[in-house]
Amino acid sequence: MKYSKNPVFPEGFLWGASSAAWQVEGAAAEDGRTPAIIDLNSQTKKPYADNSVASDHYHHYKEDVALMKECGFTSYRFSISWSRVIPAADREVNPMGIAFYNNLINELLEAGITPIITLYHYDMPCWVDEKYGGWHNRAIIDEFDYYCRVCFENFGDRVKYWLSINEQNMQIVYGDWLGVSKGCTDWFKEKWQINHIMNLCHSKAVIACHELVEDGKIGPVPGYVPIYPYSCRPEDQIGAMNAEELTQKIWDDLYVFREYSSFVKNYWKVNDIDPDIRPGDMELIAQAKIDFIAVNCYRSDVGMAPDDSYKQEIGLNKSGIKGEFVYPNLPGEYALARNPYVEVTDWDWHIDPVCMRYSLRYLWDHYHLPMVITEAGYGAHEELGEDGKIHDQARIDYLREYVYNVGLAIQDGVEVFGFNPWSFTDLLSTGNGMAKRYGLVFVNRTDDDLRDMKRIKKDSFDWYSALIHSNGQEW
Ligand code: BGP
Repeated sequence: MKYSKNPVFPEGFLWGASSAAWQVEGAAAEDGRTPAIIDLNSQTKKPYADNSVASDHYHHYKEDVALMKECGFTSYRFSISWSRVIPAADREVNPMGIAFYNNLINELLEAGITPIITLYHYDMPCWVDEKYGGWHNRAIIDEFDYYCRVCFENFGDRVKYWLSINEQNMQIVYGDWLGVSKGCTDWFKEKWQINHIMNLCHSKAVIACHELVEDGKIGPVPGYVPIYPYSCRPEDQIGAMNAEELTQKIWDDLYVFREYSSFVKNYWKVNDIDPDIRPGDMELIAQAKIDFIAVNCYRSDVGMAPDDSYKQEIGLNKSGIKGEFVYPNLPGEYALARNPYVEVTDWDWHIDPVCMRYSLRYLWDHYHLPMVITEAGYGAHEELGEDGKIHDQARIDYLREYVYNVGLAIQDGVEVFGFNPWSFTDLLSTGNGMAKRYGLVFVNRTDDDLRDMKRIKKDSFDWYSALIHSNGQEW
């Protein structure tokens, strides 16, 4: 469908950006916060920066919110650090942790910015891991429920948009990368038990939100990477469908339909997997009716029939030098390939604005639920120029095209209520520290030099500000 006019964004559309506690806050050992598994994980990625200081948002939050206001933000998506709120196994709530998030929320509301809060963004407290073995143990379900209830009770009077677990699908698909596979002896099978426990945690959060937050709305945050078939060869279509199922559809179907799909049940049977579903579990999941889907969508992938003669696991590009990404070939399932029709970032992520429209159309067609974009963004190597500025035209081009495609999806009839790209300030990349920057605002530090942590607006800040002030009309 081609439209003759620029897409029109609905009145009250939420324009903002996204972050996650462990990537932006810093103050990792301050005011009672205790370590999280991802802290240790980020330290193993040396020489890249660990997260003890990150972007020091903990101490700069007022300045950061003032900049968001200047940009014109009407929303900000961030996460709460579980171990800042509940630092130890005794379940004592940390008043300093509560105070920090109260201050941040109040500062945002005074600036006219709607908070959107993620309850869990990869940062499992070490005490949960030590006491229970993390996601392996069903005891975590009660701990997570307790933590979510503390958040809803303390912040739910002012915060109405909640997100349960960030990219549960990616945590399972990339178990080693995000620390979830720690302690597993047979990841291929155990991941489905862990995934089931995560589904129960997600469900507890949804149920508690509806119970405790007046007018509260809650949704999951799938990491959505749509899969295009490599060719019109019928086998490639099936390969693409398998990739879609095994990297995202299994999760989305569960959230929306609140039961496991016949595809995944069959997959378990064929592979002799017992996800350890116990009496009462499916009844709990059935009660967890979500209100919307929060979509993280940076890129697309290309799926095809695998070559059954060999196995190749996915190899993420960790260096930021183009060409290092290793495409997987999983016999009996699928293979992924480079898309020759689009460019890639230095980390080999396909730059594909149309995938945003495709994803929104696909998810709307399958699930008929409103959506909010909670991540999309352009990761790049960046350093201050001689003029003391950052001219990030490539990021502007990326965001312009992605937003445009959100607009086209809205014109196609999809219900989308906000756009919150990754990220507002520079912050730690999950795998690449400060070497991979996403921000509209530069933070003056590198991986090994903390410099002065000064905030410097990039060109994309001004571009985004004009876009917001025109409600998506000034490109
Ligand atoms: C998403 C995560 C974020 C963020 C982003 C960019 O999947 O939710 O936490 O890190 O990816 O990824 P990276 O930092 O590896 O470039």
